[in-house]
Amino acid sequence: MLKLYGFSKVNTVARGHTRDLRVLWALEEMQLPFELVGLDHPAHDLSTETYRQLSPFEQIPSIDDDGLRLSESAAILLYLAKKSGRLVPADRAGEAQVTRWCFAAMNSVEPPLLGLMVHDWTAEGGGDKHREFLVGWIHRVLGNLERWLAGRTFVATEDFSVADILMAHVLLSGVKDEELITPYAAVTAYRDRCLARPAWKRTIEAYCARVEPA
Ligand SMILES: N[C@@H](CCC(=O)N[C@@H](CS)C(=O)NCC(=O)O)C(=O)O
Repeated sequence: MLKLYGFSKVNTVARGHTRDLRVLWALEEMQLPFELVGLDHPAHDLSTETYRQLSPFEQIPSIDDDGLRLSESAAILLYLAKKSGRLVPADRAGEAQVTRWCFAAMNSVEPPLLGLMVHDWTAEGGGDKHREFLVGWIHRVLGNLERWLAGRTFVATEDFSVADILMAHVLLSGVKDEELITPYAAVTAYRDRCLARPAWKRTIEAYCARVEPA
């Protein structure tokens, strides 16, 4: 049985935004059976030698699929998509597009959003120039994504794919100030279209009922 390691308890600010939600959403879309192993972050459940065997950076999410151990949300989603034959096209060209947009979500869109989040947590009112740079970087990325999404329903292919789960989650949990994203009508509509899926609604409801705030 596939085991997914996710949070059972996490700090209030992160709760509802953690990256195990990407895997939970994918599993809900794919209707794959799994066992959830809940870890308590404040109790340091992630910082053990046993857990480091699954996740070298002591992070959530990770999976153990009958001995196949994997961390990194994008790698897990691509693995599950190929395993189930769902949320990824069967042809090589389509699969390449989905892979490309999984990397784009993780590597091109998430970094400036994460950078701003960390800045705002830590700057204590200083670092205006640094913040201005990060905001400019975000607008450049979102502006380019806006152009790409014009006339498209989903980001990688005509059908909803694991790349959309990653991208929509980044656009939801990475954007702490809605004003950053509202000028981008296509990006906002795309994110909201993905988040309107019944599988996401079931996923976030079950997560909120289960995961304790710390
Ligand atoms: N690149 C990793 C990042 C995973 C990550 O940042 N996980 C966070 C939760 S959303 C975590 O476990 N943080 C706990 C910690 O670093 O102590 C992925 O995409 O899976």
